[in-house]
Amino acid sequence: DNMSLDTLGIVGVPVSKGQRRDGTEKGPQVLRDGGLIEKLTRFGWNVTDYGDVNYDYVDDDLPYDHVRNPRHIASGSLNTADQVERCLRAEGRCIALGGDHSMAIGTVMGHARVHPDMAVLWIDAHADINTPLTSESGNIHGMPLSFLAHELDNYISYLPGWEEVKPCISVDQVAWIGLRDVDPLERAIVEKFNMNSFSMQEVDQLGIRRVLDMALEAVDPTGTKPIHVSFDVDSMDPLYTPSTGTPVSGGLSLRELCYIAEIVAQTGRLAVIDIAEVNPTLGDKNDVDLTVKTTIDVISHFYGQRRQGNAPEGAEIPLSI
Ligand code: 6HN
Ligand code: MN
Ligand code: MN
Ligand code: MN
Repeated sequence: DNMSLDTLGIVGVPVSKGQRRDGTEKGPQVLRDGGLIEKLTRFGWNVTDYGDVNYDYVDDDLPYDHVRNPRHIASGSLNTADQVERCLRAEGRCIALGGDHSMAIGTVMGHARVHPDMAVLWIDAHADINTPLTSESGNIHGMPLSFLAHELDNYISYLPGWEEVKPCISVDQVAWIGLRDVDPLERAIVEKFNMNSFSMQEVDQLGIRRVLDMALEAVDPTGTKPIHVSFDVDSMDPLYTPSTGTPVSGGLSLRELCYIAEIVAQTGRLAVIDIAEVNPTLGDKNDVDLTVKTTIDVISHFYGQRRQGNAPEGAEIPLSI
């Protein structure tokens, strides 16, 4: 299929109502303005920008129980799924630029329509598997995995507008890396379904090399599956990505992220990546510039940049005359 071509599509997912702060809707634009597409082009990709998905304003979108903006997020997620599906079928690869992490409801749904057997690496400080009933905050960005996994269907209460949002993956298709702020009932879900969680404790104990080996072995034992990386920038230590809404200290280093990215790139099977929770309205100008620079750097490593250096194809070294 078109996984072997050098085409790549960009889909902007300008959502911010999955949490309480404005600003993540500007994530796609600051990443474009930061030169992401030019950089990917330099690494040999033929990039097509599909523009931004519509997240329509919904009148009277009152909280249901305490879940905020349910109709708006549901309709935007369905639009996101359609756009990611279209991009993936045409280009073979998709970078979804968020947006808060509720974006992944749509990106994983869209991906599953093309590759239902995908492996999901969820790189995050948080587990994002609250149900509407376990969530303390009512923020949907803390819930996307609960809507996506078949096994949790019986735990999801009614939400207005969500009739067409249906689970599309199994809990076994997901592995987390970087966890360090998991709510008590989220941990209960992880244990009940024996899910693949690699917290910062495992990173400290085993090192990123073994953690990544074990995570990939868990979700892709045959080494053949299309990969979905859901990269929440708060997985990284706030030293590197300060402009994000729910920073947690003690996170992954730039080197650990570069390592994950280079190894995933080498599989040749990265199909979709989400870039979640960049918020350019948080922090001062230095914080925003650093967050955007780090994020673009990490993305580049997922798409072929190597720390060992990249020789141009057919490079000729100038001889002295
Ligand atoms: N994220 N567990 C908390 C909640 O509100 O459910 C935090 C969620 C953070 C979500 O960073 O994508
Ligand atoms: Mn997240
Ligand atoms: Mn997070
Ligand atoms: Mn680099």
